[in-house]
Amino acid sequence: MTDTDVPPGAGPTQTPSADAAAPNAPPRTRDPLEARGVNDDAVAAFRREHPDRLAEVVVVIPAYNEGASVAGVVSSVPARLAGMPVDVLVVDDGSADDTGARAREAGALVATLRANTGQGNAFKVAYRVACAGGARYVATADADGQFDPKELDAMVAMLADDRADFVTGSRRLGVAHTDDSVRALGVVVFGTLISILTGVRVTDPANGLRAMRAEVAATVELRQMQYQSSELLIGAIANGFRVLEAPVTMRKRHVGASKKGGNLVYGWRFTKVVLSTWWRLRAVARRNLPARQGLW
Ligand SMILES: Nc1nc2c(ncn2[C@@H]2O[C@H](COP(=O)(O)OP(=O)(O)OP(=O)(O)O)[C@@H](O)[C@H]2O)c(=O)[nH]1
Ligand SMILES: [Mg+2]
Repeated sequence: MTDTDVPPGAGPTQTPSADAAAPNAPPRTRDPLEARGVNDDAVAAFRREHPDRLAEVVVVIPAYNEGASVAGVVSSVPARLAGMPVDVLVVDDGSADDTGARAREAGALVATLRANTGQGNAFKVAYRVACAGGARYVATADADGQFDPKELDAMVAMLADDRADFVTGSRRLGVAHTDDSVRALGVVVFGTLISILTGVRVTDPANGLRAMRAEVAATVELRQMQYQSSELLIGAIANGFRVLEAPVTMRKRHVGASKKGGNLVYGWRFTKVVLSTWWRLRAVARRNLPARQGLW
């Protein structure tokens, strides 16, 4: 998928999805140029509100219309991970509901985008804020309650013990509660494809729980506005960072609605991101990785 690809129901010319249809809902954009101004404003406003240094570990939660679940997720983030203090940073991506207010009430720091720009772009803003705030480690969790942020403890510990630079959760090494056999098959197929392309064993390329040294977030060039998980993963590998997986549990989504579209569209867009990122980063990988690793 390209930067300007728009998920189903997300474009200005399409019918907005049900959960974005509130009157006076913020606009949506997947245009990276337009988003740049939106991002700069959000980062500047955040720094004005929180000029102090952030905690050693920043847990980032991108959220779009997740008012029903975001507070529960924020409250479930441990105050310390691997013994280090934690700040929770929610990026409210132009939500039409009370996502931002609920996140603040629950104790999160909130960066607010005035338009809905996509999960990938929300992560970019979060990584800028976390790195500028002096975070040493950055972790992520979804706002929909499908993951348990307590599982980040073991993942951050792998970084602190210097066993990895980037740790990504795996539902296949852990537990996946799902009725969606197509999505489950997709996880196997895309994990296998990325393993073959990169030479690093990946069993779950689209997990919401991950932890990385801040340097990873600052180094990997991220272009995807929405479907960014495989771009970050392949980018971390291509840049020579040590990537490991950790077992995690993935629950079913009980509230709110998926923002990712139907399985066919999701699969097609995911394929495009994997192949285009791998292709784009061949030169980077050849500089950083031993010869004959993967198909670079
Ligand atoms: N900031 C932001 N977050 C988003 C956007 N779309 C999705 N998210 C968040 O990203 C996380 C994952 O999105 P989901 O829609 O649950 O996608 P998923 O978990 O890959 O797919 P499902 O299995 O269908 O739930 C949730 O916290 C969403 O709120 C977006 O446009 N902007
Ligand atoms: Mg989800």
